[in-house]
Amino acid sequence: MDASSLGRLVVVSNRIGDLGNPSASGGLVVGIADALADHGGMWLGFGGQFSDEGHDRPVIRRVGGVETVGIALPAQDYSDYYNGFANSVLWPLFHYRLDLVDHRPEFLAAYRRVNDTFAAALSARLRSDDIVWVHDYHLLLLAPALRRLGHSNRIGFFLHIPFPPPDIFLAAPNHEDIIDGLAAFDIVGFQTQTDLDNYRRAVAAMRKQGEPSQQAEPVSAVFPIGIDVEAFAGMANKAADDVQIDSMRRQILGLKQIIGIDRLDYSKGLPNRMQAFARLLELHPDQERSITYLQIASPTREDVDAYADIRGELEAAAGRVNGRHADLTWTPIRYIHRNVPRTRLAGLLKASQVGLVTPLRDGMNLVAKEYVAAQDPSDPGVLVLSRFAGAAEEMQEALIVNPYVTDEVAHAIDTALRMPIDERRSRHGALLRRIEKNDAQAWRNDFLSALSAVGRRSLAST
Ligand code: GDG
Repeated sequence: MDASSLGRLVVVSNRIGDLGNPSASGGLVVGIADALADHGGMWLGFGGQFSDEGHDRPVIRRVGGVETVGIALPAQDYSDYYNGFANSVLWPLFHYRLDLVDHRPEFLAAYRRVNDTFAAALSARLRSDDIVWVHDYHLLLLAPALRRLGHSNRIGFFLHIPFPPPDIFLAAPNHEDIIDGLAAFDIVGFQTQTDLDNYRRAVAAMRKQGEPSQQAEPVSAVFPIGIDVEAFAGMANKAADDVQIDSMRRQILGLKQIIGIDRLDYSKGLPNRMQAFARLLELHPDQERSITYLQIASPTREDVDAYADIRGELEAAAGRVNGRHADLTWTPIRYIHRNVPRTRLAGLLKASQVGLVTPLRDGMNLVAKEYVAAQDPSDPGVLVLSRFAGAAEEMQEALIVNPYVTDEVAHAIDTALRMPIDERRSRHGALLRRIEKNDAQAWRNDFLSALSAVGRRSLAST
């Protein structure tokens, strides 16, 4: 079945995006907004209002043929579910960081309650021919809750973050529930083949131990997320009118700029990256004063302890490198802990000769794709990319590095800075063709076609 012949599309995610101004938000919001605009439908998520402050009713907005439903939650439940189970248990665990897991019993209870609340709010509005697309690790238990309420709609799930190997996954306090929960979806989608393999191995490992109670197994497949390449390139060109970018260009005139753009998250490998930059200055002193490294680290999840720790660590690292190498006329690292408007980000990526994307583990990493999209094809910069970013599966023409090996990253930055134009063009051309082929539209069409192709499940079989 063609995705365009479907009924209403219902998207469910932790937060709803701003459909009035999608391009101000991340690429994901734009991708989902476009899918909703194509099909007409509804986007349901937490609306930001707390029910114990008297805001019990969902906030409903309508933009064109699309309705957003922002539900209210009790403040303590939201915190235990979002800061707690989602971001202090699932996020570190799914990024292979058992050392950072901080589990408390009330977190899991709140996670279950919030998934049930989402299901109840959706249930009241769901039509029988709607197809439902659920996003990410916050809502792993949504499908079983909807099935319990009697809905046999097609329900798909997409995991934006990695799925860890079984030995790590089995450390999740509710790993049986997660596998059972995923089995209640019709399709479970992952970013990479590695994630899909890990999921299938976890199911097999649990079956061997006789653990899962699930009967059915959902269709599982890889759907690498992409960006709208043309729109991002357009934004990068438009940023030429940005006075701040213009003034920055004049200040760094003659210097080659290395750029990193990340949420300030420990999965992004930022301290390792700064160390690699420092090592570059030691190994290649001739690069001093001819390069500058701009790191934008946007604030995120500041109520979670591990995020306060990474912030302190990074500020110390940037201070150390600048203290050691800066002089009156040259600052090696410019570190910005602030949110930057999206058009300006595009312009900064375009104005940089090296893009550094070196997460320790990442579902995909859209910045890698945005960097390629923003380049001038006749004089493109070079992408240095971690082998542990999902994007590395598709982007082998980047300089692929192991982010844990400081000298390897330092060497790759040096290679990128010295790369002849012919090689830069040919690597960039290959990368650009690939991200154009696997763009945001291909991602959502492939997912929705696969979801519409599965047979409707009879509730008796679940
Ligand atoms: C998760 C997965 C997966 C960054 N700083 C600012 C800002 N950004 C934008 C970037 C990019 C987006 O946010 C970040 O996307 P990433 O993919 O790099 O990483 P996560 O946020 O961790 O996203 C990831 C993704 O979901 C999609 O499936 O790729 O692996 O972890 O678009 O440009 N945007 C603005 N200001 C900032 O300061 N406006």
